[in-house]
Amino acid sequence: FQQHARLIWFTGLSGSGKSTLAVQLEAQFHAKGFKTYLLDGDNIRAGINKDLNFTDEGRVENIRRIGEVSRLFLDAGIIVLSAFISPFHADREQVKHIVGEENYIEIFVDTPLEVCEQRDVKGLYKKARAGEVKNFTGIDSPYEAPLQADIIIPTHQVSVEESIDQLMKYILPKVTV
Ligand code: GGZ
Repeated sequence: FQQHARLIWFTGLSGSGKSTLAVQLEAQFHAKGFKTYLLDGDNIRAGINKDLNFTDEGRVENIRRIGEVSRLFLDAGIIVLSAFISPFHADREQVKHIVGEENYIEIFVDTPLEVCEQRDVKGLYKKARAGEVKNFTGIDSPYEAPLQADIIIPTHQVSVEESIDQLMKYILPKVTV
């Protein structure tokens, strides 16, 4: 089979479950023989974007560069999974524009702030509440929820397995030629 490269864009709060879903979805694609690449904080914010902070300006530039990098992978025929908070509507629109609307699939990982804060996997919410971390999304930096995501995943209500099934059903036809 031939694959049609698309950008699968996860957006949501810190601790919403973007990376978990992206990693699992990528495993499913691999099992089916697709070529993919996962962009996340570990390989982007630690590398190409390590000069950027978490001010509004830093986030805008972070997302713009990720859009451009995604475009390069798509040019190479590789499916991109991207897991960043991407809190601003305008930046997500810009990414869509960079890669082409038809190639952009938006997944809103819609986990309420209370649930993310309860999970607090890295203890960052606690630090943000204490003022030790500034500009933290959902605390003292905004998150603009998507209005027209292709898929919405409420991770506090559905299991990872169910979510992955739903994502696969929607995305598989779009990446298969
Ligand atoms: C939000 C922050 C912050 C601040 C560090 N605000 O849960 P994590 O740890 O692993 O994911 C968060 C990650 C967010 O980086 P992104 O590149 O996805 O953000 S954006 O799209 O808005 O540019 C969190 C950690 O970095 N982190 N400081 N102040 N998240």
